[in-house]
Amino acid sequence: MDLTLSPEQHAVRKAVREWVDDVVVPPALRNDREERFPQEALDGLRQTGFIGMSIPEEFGGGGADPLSYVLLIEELGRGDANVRSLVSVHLGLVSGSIDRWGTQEQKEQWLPRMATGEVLGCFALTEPDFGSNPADLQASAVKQADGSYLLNGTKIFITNGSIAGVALVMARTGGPGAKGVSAFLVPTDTPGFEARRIHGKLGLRSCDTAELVLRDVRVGPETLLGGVEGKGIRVALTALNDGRMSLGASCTGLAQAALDTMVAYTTQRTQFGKPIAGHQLVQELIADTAVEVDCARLLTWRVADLKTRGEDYALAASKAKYYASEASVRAANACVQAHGGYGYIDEYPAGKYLRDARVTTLYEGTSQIQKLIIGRALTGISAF
Ligand code: TGC
Repeated sequence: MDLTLSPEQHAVRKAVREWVDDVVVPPALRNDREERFPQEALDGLRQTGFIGMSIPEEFGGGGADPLSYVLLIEELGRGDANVRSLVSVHLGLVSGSIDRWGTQEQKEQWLPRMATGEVLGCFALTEPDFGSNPADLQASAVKQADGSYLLNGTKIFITNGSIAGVALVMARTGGPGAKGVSAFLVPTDTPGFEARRIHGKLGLRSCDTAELVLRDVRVGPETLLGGVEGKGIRVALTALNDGRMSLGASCTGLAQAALDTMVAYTTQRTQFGKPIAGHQLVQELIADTAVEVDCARLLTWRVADLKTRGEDYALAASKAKYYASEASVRAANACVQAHGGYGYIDEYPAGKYLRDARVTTLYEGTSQIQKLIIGRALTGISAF
């Protein structure tokens, strides 16, 4: 499905694909088994410049267009969702927000170092008691007499939380609800900022996921994103439009990997005297997955296309994220099924696909939230 790719976009996909097959795929299963952070992939992302691919060229990034970014994320998602999550949070949620909302000083302070990967970003929105409804979040940022802010609160399930150099923290500066929340660019070496890595996850085991505890973290007024209070939820939800596009791409990649793995296995494995791919019900697993991969990809590329043309892509991003995440779980499950008992042991990648896919219907807006967003857009009636 090369329908809308320019020669440059083809080249991006080829370069990322080859690098992923070379560097990301080989250690992925071992990293998963050992909960080992994919350091060689991070080093390679820095060397290749992929880590800054969508950051504007004026700040040292690759200046990639939205579809090239989607291709990067799709290929990373195909190789290892752990590596993808590192990149999509860093670029899609954090550097994208700085570029969209930041002052010139904030862009100059953070984007060049994010473009090289010297500084990684994390996105601190979710709290133990506030996930689907971030407008009620409780972390506080109390303005002091000297103009600084004192931040207190807990954030949870934060990708890159213990390796990031800058955290985009949403905290309450004013009254209740969305209008009372502001966004801050907090250097993670600020005293009082603590990250605790979360272990025992079902999937994404080698990715850095942390709980952040902020105790009297004092930051200057220059850390307020865009220099304006009260925009935090809008900043977060706008970032999540890009996050949902990223997840559409990542899940397309993971489903593609499940499909490729399924085809390779079922054409080799024989039962009843022929490859199991020769049995009709196995072909059904393959065919259903192949159609879903195409659907997920087309929905996601449409988001990138809308973004490129400067149109509103929030609704399209919700649709892509909803469909692709659910499809990736089905694809991975089909891959396990096609492998029989071998799908259930971690010498084969099928089980990892399923565990890594499973979180994608949960974070950056559950499938239920995406359906309510889509339903609201169609009916004009909010269920929230
Ligand atoms: P509401 O509170 O009424 O609106 C607040 C402001 O935001 C604006 N807005 C949007 N702007 C851009 N894009 C969108 N998609 C937007 N949706 C809303 C809105 O216009 C308003 O702006 P303003 O200027 O008028 O103040 O919010 P709502 O009623 O529209 O939305 C409710 C709801 C439930 C849809 C929203 O809260 C939502 O999407 N909830 C799910 C949040 C979510 O995805 N949470 C999980 C985060 S994932 C995570 O934390 C892990 S992230 C990455 C990682 O580390 O791996």
